[in-house]
Amino acid sequence: MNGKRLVYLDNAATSQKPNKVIDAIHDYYTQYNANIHRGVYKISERATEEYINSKQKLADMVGASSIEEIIYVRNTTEAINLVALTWGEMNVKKGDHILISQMEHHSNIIPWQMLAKRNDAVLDYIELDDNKAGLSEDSFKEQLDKDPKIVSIAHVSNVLGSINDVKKITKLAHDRGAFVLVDGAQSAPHMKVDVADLDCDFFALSAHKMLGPTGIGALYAKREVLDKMPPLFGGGDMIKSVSMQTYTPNDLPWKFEAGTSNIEGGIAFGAAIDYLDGVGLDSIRKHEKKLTEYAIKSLSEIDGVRVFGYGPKETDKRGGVVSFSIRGVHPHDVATIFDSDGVAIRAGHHCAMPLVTGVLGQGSLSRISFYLYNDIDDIDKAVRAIEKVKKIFKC
Ligand code: C6P
Repeated sequence: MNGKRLVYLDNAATSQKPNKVIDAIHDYYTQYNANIHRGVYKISERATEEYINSKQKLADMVGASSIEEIIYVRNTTEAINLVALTWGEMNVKKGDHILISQMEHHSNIIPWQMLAKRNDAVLDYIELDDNKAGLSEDSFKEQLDKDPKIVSIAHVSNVLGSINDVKKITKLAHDRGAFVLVDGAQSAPHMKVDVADLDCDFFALSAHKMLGPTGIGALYAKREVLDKMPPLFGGGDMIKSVSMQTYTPNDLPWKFEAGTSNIEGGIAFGAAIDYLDGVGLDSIRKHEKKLTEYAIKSLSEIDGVRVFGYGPKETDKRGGVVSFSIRGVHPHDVATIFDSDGVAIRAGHHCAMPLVTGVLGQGSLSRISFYLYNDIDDIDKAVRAIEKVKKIFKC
C-alpha cells in the first residue's frame, strides 16, 4: 500500500481472505454454478450440498444443535434487524422495555430505536463502569428491575475491546424472563463461542470479519424461539405450499431465507470456517492476546498517546482491539499518515457514536485491530507511524 508492504490493522472492520476462500468462490462459479434447493441435476445438487455443509460447519463451530438454528443473512446488522422486526414485533408492546448498553455498535442500537418508536416501547442503556472499560454491574441490575423484554449486548466492543460476560448477563436476564441477543460480530472471529453454554436466545455474526466473503452472515437462534417467529420476507424457498390466499411456511431454517441465497457467499464461508478450524480459535485468541499486550505496552509508553481510558488494561478482559488518541492530532490525520507508511487503521466514531462522542467525549478515535496473520513487526510499524505523526505535528 503506497509502495510499502501492507500492514493491515483494521481487522475489526473486515478481515483479509485466504486463497482457500477465494478459490471456493471461483470453484463454485466455474465448476458447479446452479441455484440451490431447486434443480434435480448434478451441479444444483452439489451447490445445495456445499451450502448446507457450510451451515453445518457453522453450527458445529458455534455449538448450535443443528442447521435448523442457523439462518444465513447478509451480516450482523441484518441478523439483529431480523430479530427486531419479527420477534420484536411480536413481543415488544407499548410501554415495554428494551435493554442495550452504552458500548453498542449502531447495528445494535438503531433496530431497537426503530422498534421502540414503532411500538411505543422504551429503550434503556446499561452504563459503563467508572473506568469506562466494561459494563457497570450495578447499572445492569438497576435496568433489569424494569423487566426488559430483551437484553441485546455486544460480546466484544469494537471500540474498547471489552469482552462482556454474556453468559452471566444471559443468566441474570433469563432469571427476569428477558430474552437475550448477543452481537458476536467481534467475538466469533476471534475466540471459541459456544451458544449452548452461553444459553443466549440469539447470536449474530458476519462472515467477512472471520476470513469469509462480504454479503453473508448468520443469525443463530434457539429452535423453539425460531419456531414461534414469523418469517420476515416472503417469496420463493421460504414456503412449503402456496394457495391463492395463503401459504404454509417452510421448515427451519429455510422459512427465513426467501429468494435465491448468496450461494457463493455461503459456500465460501464454509471454506473460511475450515480455515479457522485448521488454525484453531483458541490459538487465534492466544496469539491476539499477545499482540494486544505488546500493543498496549508499546503505545502507552509513547508520550502524548492515550490508550488507557479506552478499554480494559487487562488482556484477559479484552479482544484484539486497541483504540488510542494522540494529543493535539485529529485521528483522520493519524490514519492518513499511517496510510502513507502502508499501515491501514481505522479512525472515526467506529459506528458507535453514543459511546465515542457521548460517553468517552471524543469526536473520534484511532484504532488498530488484529487478526491471526498480524505479528509484532506490524505493531512496531504502527509505533513508527505514530512517531512520524508526532514529528509532523511537532507534538
Ligand atoms: N463494526 C468496525 O469497524 P456488519 O457491518 O453488519 O458486518 O457488522 C456490524 C457490527 C455489529 N456489531 C459490532 C460490534 C461491530 O463491530 C460491527 C461492525 C465494524 O468496527 C464496521 S463499522
